[in-house]
Amino acid sequence: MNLKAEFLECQKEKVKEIEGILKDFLPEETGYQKIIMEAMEYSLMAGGKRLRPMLMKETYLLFSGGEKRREDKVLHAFMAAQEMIHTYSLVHDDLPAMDNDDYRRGRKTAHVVFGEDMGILAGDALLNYAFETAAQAFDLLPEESGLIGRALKILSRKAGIYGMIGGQVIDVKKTGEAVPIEVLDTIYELKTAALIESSMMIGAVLGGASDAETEAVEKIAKNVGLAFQIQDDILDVTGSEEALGKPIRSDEKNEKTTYVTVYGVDRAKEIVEEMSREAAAMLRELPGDHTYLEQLFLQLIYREK
Ligand code: GRG
Repeated sequence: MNLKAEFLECQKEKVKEIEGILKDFLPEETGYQKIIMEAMEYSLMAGGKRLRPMLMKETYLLFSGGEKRREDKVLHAFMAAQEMIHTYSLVHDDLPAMDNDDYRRGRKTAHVVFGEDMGILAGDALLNYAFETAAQAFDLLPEESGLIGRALKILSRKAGIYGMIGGQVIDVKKTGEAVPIEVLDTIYELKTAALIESSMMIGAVLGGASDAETEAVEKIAKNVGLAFQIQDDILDVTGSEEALGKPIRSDEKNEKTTYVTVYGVDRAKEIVEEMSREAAAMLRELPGDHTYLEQLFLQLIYREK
């Protein structure tokens, strides 16, 4: 097998393992409110790259040395929580009041299948259940409550008004206007990079990284997150609906300023490559075996979905 095929095979295995973890943490579908558990499962298990839990685990492995540890079960709770938060953001972003999209991850969006009321509630439920899931870590490993508290602080802040929600607010409010590049960078940093930062930072914290190492991880993740969003802008113009599993040209439809409208596709591609390579170079300064993570960063430059 060549290196690329080996990486893709390994990635497939990792995605499968993550999906098993997500299933384990989903609530039982029971009670008069059962429909909400079904809508949560529908959205969470719809596929997707599972990038955030993957980044969390791979960063954890850098610092934990790859041995089986008692912190592993705590890590799993946080991986599931992070993917629930990410999925809620997609469910809400697709609602009629936001982007009004009918397809996501190759299937009908939650509000189309379950109705707008349940779509809103499914997003709310995933967000709240993410914190219920992460809080289970206190029971799983009571002697590490300090570590778990630090991870929870990162999870909540990066998803909130100083992170993803903050970025989405600026994005919504600026839609239809020409946005200066420094505002666009703030939107990308908050809306997209913040969850990538929290994924990698939580992995680092649970793996035993020092404060300085966790800060270095935050910088790497910021670069990855910005590059990821710019690639998303590019794919919105050059990608196919089939590969992406969602509509293309949505930025144009929503009159959004993006890296493509500011710099053009070719320069935007160069910026993605520069940022990803810079992230890979910073990664090499960290301990542990970076082979897989580095390949993952580089794959993001050339991804088609
Ligand atoms: C509604 C509070 C709230 C926030 C929404 C994340 C987000 C903010 C909106 C989704 C639309 C979008 C283009 C976000 C930028 C980040 C991004 C590219 C998300 C898609 O993530 P992927 O590609 O999705 O990892 P999969 O389906 O692979 O998990």
